[in-house]
Amino acid sequence: MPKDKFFKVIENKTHPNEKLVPTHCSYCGMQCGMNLRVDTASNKIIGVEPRYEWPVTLGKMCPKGVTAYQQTNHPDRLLRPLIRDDASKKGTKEGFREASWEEAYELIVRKFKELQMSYGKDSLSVFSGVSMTNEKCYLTGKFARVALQTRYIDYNGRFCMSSAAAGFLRSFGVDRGSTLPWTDLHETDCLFIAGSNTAECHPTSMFRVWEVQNRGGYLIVADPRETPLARRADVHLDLRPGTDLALANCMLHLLIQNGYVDEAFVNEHTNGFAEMAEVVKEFTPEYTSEITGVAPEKLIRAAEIYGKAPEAVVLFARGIEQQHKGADNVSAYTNMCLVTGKIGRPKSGVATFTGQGNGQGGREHGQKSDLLPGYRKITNPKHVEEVCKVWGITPEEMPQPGVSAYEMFELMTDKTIRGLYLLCSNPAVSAPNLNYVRAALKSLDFMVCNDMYLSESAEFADVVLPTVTWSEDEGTVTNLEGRIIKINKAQEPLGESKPDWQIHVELAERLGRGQYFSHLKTARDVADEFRLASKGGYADYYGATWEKIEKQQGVFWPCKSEEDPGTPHMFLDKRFYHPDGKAKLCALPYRPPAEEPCEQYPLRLTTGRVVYHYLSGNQTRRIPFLKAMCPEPYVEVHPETAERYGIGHDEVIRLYTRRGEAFYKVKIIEAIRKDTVFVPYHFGHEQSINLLTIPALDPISRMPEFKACAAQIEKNSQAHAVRR
Ligand SMILES: Nc1nc2c(c(=O)[nH]1)N[C@H]1C(S)=C(S)[C@@H](COP(=O)(O)OP(=O)(O)OC[C@H]3O[C@@H](n4cnc5c(=O)[nH]c(N)nc54)[C@H](O)[C@@H]3O)O[C@H]1N2
Ligand SMILES: Nc1nc2c(c(=O)[nH]1)N[C@H]1C(S)=C(S)[C@@H](COP(=O)(O)OP(=O)(O)OC[C@H]3O[C@@H](n4cnc5c(=O)[nH]c(N)nc54)[C@H](O)[C@@H]3O)O[C@H]1N2
Ligand code: SF4
Ligand SMILES: [Mo]
Repeated sequence: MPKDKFFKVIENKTHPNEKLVPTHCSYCGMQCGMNLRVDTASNKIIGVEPRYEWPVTLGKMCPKGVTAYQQTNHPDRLLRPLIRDDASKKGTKEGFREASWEEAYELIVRKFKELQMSYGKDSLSVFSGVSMTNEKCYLTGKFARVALQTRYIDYNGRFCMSSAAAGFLRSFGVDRGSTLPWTDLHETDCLFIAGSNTAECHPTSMFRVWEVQNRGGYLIVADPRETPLARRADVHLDLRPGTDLALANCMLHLLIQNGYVDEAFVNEHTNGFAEMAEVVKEFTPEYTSEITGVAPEKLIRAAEIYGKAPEAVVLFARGIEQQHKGADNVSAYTNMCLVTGKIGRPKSGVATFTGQGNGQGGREHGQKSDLLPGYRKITNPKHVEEVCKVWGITPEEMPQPGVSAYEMFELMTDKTIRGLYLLCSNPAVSAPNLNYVRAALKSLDFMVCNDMYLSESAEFADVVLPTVTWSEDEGTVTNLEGRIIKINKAQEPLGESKPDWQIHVELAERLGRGQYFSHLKTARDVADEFRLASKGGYADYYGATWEKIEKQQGVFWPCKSEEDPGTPHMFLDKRFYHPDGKAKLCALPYRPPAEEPCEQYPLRLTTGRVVYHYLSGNQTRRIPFLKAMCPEPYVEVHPETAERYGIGHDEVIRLYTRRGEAFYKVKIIEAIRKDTVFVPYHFGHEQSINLLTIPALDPISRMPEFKACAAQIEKNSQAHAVRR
């Protein structure tokens, strides 16, 4: 396709009784450009239009994006605070009454103070998420450390981007999810994509993927399932779940053996080649085939294509990252571009498909248990001092590092943590080992939840505070490229709902910490303080003013000053962020999944997504079209496996692991390995697949192994009755 046609820009036309508010989708890291249509008489959002001029997505949107606007004026919106009157109904939708903000705040402040008086500051915790703007994420971290003065804060990115972050930090000394802008992707010669269901999870990347193939380039896909992406691949590496480290080591083995190493690059710009080469020596195609189940010829072909391609991009997502060796997988796949020198220039590099809308920005500015704004470390005295200057506290007042998301539930269970302020996450659906997690939530002395709908997690709360949807506030988000973009406000908050940053400020004032928060009267005030707090950190946003974002169609970090245009391509000067300027080639011996199949649990269970739902489903299960397209979960089973168990299509079976059981309709499908079953995780209560998943945590990233555990199926004559 000629370049000018590919980039054709179509003008939007506006209806006379409408205004168009340019913004981005509320959901995934693609952050597709869209215009919200606002009726100028009622000032209400009434629809959506594509935003053709947005360079990343050129007007494309997926089924979730085109219906996202229906969240704002949805009948399920919480319009006033809720207070639980009946403690015996904890864990259900029942037992709440509406209350005023003042009454809700008064109760929260009293309970928080009581708990901290009796059990210390660290008896309170914050669990947050990254569907929020950078400003809200930043202020959530500050709220935990300065208003609550607790060490216990972590967030849902721990279940999402933590392995990518840990892997990139180790390889490069910096964690920006993509080393190159998406507008380069379609111009490369080879895409090597591992553990990403791109067509369903980042659908608006697909036109660039097809363009690579249309231009004569190659697509290699590593996935246990034949996803829509894998179906069109030149080579589909259909590996057993949890065996990526062997596969990546085999690619490195073959790249070294067949002379694809860029020796000058390796010598000048990396460390660790010899140790790495020693580890990958044994990963011959034959040996790797035994571990992964992938035919040796396919492994050889994949390495040859990647090795020969003049320009190539390695991409991956949660398929390789949500393993108890996720960080190792990330570094191992990243080694591919380091040994071949295919990095630090346009059209070549490595990227993770960042998951949530602000999965990138939200992990950089202090919601993680050990991080402060600008990607600073809470264990580094210089970093602490820099942040304290902006916050107006002394270094002695800065809390210690806390623990990771799943470990917070362990501390709730043993009563170290007694209170929880939960916002923007629904762990009663999305955390692993849910029987345990739900009991932990139930055991809390006091829990607050901010959400715009009553989520499954809000059912455990004592107070629920109604927050706004993304379209009722403004701020910045950092998309999967590392491009800081602007979310605009299209409608006033519905009912009495308030943005989370405002709730933080008002709570801080009532907790007696107003001196650190009261100056923040608008989202812009928070943005200006946030830019300052990030200044000098390596995720430096200081120069990314809202004006520059608007003018440049986004600003890539680092952006250090008003004059700095930002950094679309990382490492163009071949300098990495480790002190010696070199990247690290990591030597990573193979480890099997935490739980291997056995006689009692002979199948491998893997979990993930479908195009129609988003994460815990608390938003998308309410949208009529999405619900109609995918009303309930199911288990994907290979025809031969189904025959072995004597089960038929649509039959309800019992699926169980060492941790729990659930009942699902069978979807017989050839696009899955015979030893593997797959269940989407977007459903609540007894339909949650996380009742079965294993909380085996990666030693570095603390990511749970959502992608592999041992399971068994039971044909169940009772099952049908249970489900109906
Ligand atoms: N429709 C939709 N889109 C989304 C989201 C959503 O909920 N719904 N969520 C967003 C978020 S937060 C995220 S994190 C991303 C997730 O995006 P993805 O990571 O692409 O999605 P998943 O479905 O979790 O898993 C991706 C693929 O990994 C494969 N896989 C499973 N086990 C393994 C393994 O051991 N090795 C390899 N190589 N592959 C494996 C699965 O078969 C699946 O096709 O999507 C974002 N976009
Ligand atoms: N089995 C299995 N489990 C998984 C995964 C998997 O692949 N398999 N993937 C993991 C991944 S990658 C992720 S990202 C997690 C995500 O899991 P969750 O953190 O549970 O994700 P969401 O469903 O987005 O939860 C966000 C909640 O906050 C609300 N919300 C949205 N916007 C706002 C806001 O601005 N403010 C406030 N206060 N609330 C808001 C929504 O209504 C929703 O209830 O799930 C993880 N769990
Ligand atoms: S969910 Fe992701 S791909 Fe779909 S419209 Fe929204 S941002 Fe784009
Ligand atoms: Mo995610």
